[in-house]
Amino acid sequence: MAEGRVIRAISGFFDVQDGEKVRRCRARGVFKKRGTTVLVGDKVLYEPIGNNEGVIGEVLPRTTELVRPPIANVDHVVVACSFVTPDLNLYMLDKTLVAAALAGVEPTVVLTKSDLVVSERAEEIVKLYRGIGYETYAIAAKFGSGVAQIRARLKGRISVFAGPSGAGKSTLANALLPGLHLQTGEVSEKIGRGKQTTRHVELFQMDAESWVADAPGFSQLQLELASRDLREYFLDFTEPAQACGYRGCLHLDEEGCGVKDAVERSQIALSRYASYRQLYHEIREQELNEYS
Ligand SMILES: Nc1nc2c(ncn2[C@@H]2O[C@H](COP(=O)(O)OP(=O)(O)OP(=O)(O)O)[C@@H](O)[C@H]2O)c(=O)[nH]1
Ligand SMILES: [Mg+2]
Ligand SMILES: [Zn+2]
Repeated sequence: MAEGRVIRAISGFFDVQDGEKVRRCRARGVFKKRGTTVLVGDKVLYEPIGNNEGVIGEVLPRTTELVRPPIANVDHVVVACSFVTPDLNLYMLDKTLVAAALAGVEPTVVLTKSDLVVSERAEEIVKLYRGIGYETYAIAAKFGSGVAQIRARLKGRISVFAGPSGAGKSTLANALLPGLHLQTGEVSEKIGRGKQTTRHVELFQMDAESWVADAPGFSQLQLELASRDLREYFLDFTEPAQACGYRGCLHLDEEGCGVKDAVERSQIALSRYASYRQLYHEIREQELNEYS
């Protein structure tokens, strides 16, 4: 069998790239029985059929796996959120950063449509996330601004775009890869949301070592972790938490909490603490539902 990489999955078929050639493949029936799925990004062994087709016989072990967007073997996720249209949702951004960390995938925060906000606002958000330790950029891909910096971040890696519909992921992909011409969509004025323009995850090769996947936007995301472990994923809490009175402090309603003190002193951003509390309660609720 030959080896290739799944670059696209469309209604039961998988496009497998092997060198220059792309073959449309089916997955062998045994996959379904075993409950194995084939993801974009998967390295697979396949049996060529004729010139342009094949059958996938085996999925090779994955280095990483993301659920949203569904993709395997990426080592970098570009978390793309727009400043406006749709409005910046820092809770979803923070949640997506936790999901990336859980999957062991390094994130880059990309704040899009910087042309639509005053520069002070853009700088404030960039400063916040850089301060936590995330690589962060404000860009305006529609006008080419910041695209070169993102291209440098993608070099030598397999990356995927993650973020809400309408954030400008496909616009960024088009700017990165001239000649791509992915469809982009207006953001609905009335509901302030994107229109789910991109329907499939698809990997594009930038150069011999660099791949990038465009993906549909999402607004729902489930985190697979215990509520008491969530605090570990808020890197800006680590240092202030040293001052917590209780060792197991969850930074919620405990007395003498270093994290809450840091929020009061504006050393931790209010938005970050609000995201933590909301996420904590969301995960806690799931746990209570599971055990009852
Ligand atoms: N002003 C401005 N508009 C932009 C920019 N980037 C993208 N847009 C617009 O935002 C809208 C949505 O862009 P898309 O690239 O389709 O967004 P997407 O994230 O791919 O959306 P989905 O495919 O639905 O997930 C389009 O109307 C783009 O022209 C930008 O830098 N500035
Ligand atoms: Mg898109
Ligand atoms: Zn605490």
